[in-house]
Amino acid sequence: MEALALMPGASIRYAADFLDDADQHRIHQQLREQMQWSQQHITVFGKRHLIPRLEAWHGDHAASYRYSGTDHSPHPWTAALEELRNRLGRFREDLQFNSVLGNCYRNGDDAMGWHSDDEPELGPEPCIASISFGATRDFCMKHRTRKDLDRVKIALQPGSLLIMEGETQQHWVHSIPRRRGKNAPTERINLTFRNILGD
Ligand SMILES: O=C(O)CCC(=O)C(=O)O
Ligand SMILES: [Mn+2]
Repeated sequence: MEALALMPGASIRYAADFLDDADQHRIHQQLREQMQWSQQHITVFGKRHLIPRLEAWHGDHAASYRYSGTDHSPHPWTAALEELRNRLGRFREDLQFNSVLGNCYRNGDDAMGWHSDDEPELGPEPCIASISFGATRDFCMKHRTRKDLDRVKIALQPGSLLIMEGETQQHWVHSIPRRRGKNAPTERINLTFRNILGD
């Protein structure tokens, strides 16, 4: 697994070929059909907006989680999600996840704004394993405070695995920008495996 460009305070690794083409394709279809996709609302300055993507939250019953301002209990693991969790465990034995957030970007208009995965339920140094299916999208990162550091852009390929851990979420934010025009992307599904800490 490749360690990425010099990024102070970040610990990020990228494996472009975590899944081969056939598995990537098969699992993509399974996730699209079997995860519980819905389009959530978010309220910003008192105004309700639809989030520009579909989301689905699956995991152990005990792992409940607050995101987009709402509490969510996870839907149960599907066979494809269990398979991926097992593969992650074989890939790196120290990895442990009790839940997974799916995001489905239907086209280039769907996106995710700058944020970090720093919810208290994840603990101070969460390990997040991100697997991508379908279209390639740019995953952008910028340091929270150091404007002298270049932004980093990683084109997350279908079948790839990106692991963020250590202090990454404390110092860096990330986003998936909208992409319009001639080369606008087709559908992409991303899964972020997470470990929600109990009380
Ligand atoms: O779609 C991606 O690659 C990123 C998803 C993400 O940042 C998140 O679910 O918190
Ligand atoms: Mn995130």
